[in-house]
Amino acid sequence: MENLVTIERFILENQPEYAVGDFTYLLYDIALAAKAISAKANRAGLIDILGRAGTSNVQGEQQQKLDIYADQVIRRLCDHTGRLCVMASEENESIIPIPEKYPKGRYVLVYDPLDGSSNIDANVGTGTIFGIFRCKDWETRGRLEDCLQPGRDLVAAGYVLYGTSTLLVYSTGSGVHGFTLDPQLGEFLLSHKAIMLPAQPKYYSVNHGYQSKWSVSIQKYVRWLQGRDGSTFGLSERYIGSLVADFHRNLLDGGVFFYPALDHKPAGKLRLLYEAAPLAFLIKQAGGYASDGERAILDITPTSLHQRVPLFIGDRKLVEQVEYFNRRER
Ligand code: P6P
Repeated sequence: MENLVTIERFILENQPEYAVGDFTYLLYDIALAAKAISAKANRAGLIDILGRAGTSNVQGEQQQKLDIYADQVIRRLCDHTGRLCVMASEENESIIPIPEKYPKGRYVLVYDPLDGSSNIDANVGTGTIFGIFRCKDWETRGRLEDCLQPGRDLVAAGYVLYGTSTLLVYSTGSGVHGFTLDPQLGEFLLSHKAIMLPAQPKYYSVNHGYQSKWSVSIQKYVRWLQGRDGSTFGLSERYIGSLVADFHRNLLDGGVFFYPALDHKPAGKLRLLYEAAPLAFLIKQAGGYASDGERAILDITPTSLHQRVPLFIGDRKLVEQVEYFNRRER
């Protein structure tokens, strides 16, 4: 029983500065939401939670029933605790204020409740992505400005991967740590302490279906990754089409994931605030780097909640190489 390290015990023993209450409990709120979502995701084929909800979200994307469930679970578990002053979700066009009847705390939660949800019916791994900021000003806390902060100001970030097992991975700025849900205990137990990117990358991840829509520099970058044109690399290609699953595999095995600007999607597809920035925070803690192809993701201040951004994330030397190719083609 000695290795049953829960999230709470881990924080108490390793990050006492965070064990003062609010922050630890906020992580626990997220972990509880993850358990509820995992329970539905793991039974998706048996209950009426599969398939489309018949509605679309602010992105104009078909909402899945599990999308909506995941968004509601996170919101309802977090809106009354007095730990948050505002939330922002991929599923909600504007900010999610804390109801007047509840106290407002100092933290801001931005999240994608269920990324990759179009894969649910195919039983492909999906994920929740979250980032936590402090409010910018205590007296005026709870405004849109509290959400529109650059990734470098995150105090924590993480994701939950609903895959072969349910894994919660987070960082508070002191390394990246993974906890696997033990369904019998109903607890997330430490399973991946201090995750660091391997020195040698294995994979590159991009949707080759859009190859005809890539810029010249991206065409050259992919040839370089494949070990052509004199490059010393020769990476294998892996692409699941579920950001959290692709990110997690590359975090453990080494590599680079990218969703570049495309002719028909000049800002790419992924969202800065609740997808790229939290993952950029994590990858930096794991020794890697995230860029929009020109500059660090963590340095970009969002101008709107659902702002899209090209994303290159993973092994630092692989990501810096695309910045080089882009500079050369300018
Ligand atoms: P494409 C899922 O819809 C998602 O938002 C990410 O999880 C994933 O990385 C990306 O879109 C896949 O997009 O255009 O390659 O199907």
